[in-house]
Amino acid sequence: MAKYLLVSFKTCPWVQRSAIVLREKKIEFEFRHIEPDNRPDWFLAISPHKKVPVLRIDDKVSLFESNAINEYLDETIAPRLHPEDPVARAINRAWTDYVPTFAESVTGMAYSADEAAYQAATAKIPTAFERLERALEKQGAGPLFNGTKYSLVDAGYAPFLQRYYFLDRIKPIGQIEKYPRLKAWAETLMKRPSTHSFPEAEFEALYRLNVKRRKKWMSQFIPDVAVAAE
Ligand SMILES: N[C@@H](CCC(=O)N[C@@H](CS)C(=O)NCC(=O)O)C(=O)O
Repeated sequence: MAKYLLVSFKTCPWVQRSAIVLREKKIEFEFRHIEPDNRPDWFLAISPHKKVPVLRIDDKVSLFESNAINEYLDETIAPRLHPEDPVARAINRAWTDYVPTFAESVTGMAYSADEAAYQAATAKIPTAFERLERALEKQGAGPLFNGTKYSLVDAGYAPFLQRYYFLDRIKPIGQIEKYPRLKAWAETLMKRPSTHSFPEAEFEALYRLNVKRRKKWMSQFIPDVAVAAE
């Protein structure tokens, strides 16, 4: 088995997306967390966009972009998470292509400078949620995107659905309840051990701390005690 090193910022959802696939495939890997404000030279040398994740293989090759990393892992290590059927596979890939838009819609309010921007950001959520709800309806009974078999689509959305819940617990958003299929899917993913790189309460506290430190409009809803507890 090759040697895998996943270079990470602790709370990065894109890193989490690749870590999930490594865990689903039971691949041993070294998880190395670096500081966003202090990226070491060795990292800058292997990451073309200076971003995480980077998957370093056998100290020789460096892959970047979470989707490309996951596709590579899926091509090289069993079990295959993509469907065998080419049409189903194309549909899965179409929905992994939607992850960045979904991500921006769901976490945009954490970056809003004032209340008006926050309201504008939350107004984007229903479009993204409705699209996923319709996709899940077409896919069938669940509980995962492709039924009972885990897929790269599940791994792509899990980090962002988790952040929706984090943000909803900072200031209630009250949207996911309107989309029963999406809610059931999200709950299934939140219960799945592979979703979690860290103990859940610890990770949520860290996420809140990051939002608080960003000093955007949402920061005021995070009590100082949460920072002290971290
Ligand atoms: N499209 C990239 C996004 C990765 C990304 O945005 N990573 C963030 C951390 S969560 C990053 O490294 N940001 C540093 C920067 O933009 O300089 C992927 O899917 O891997």
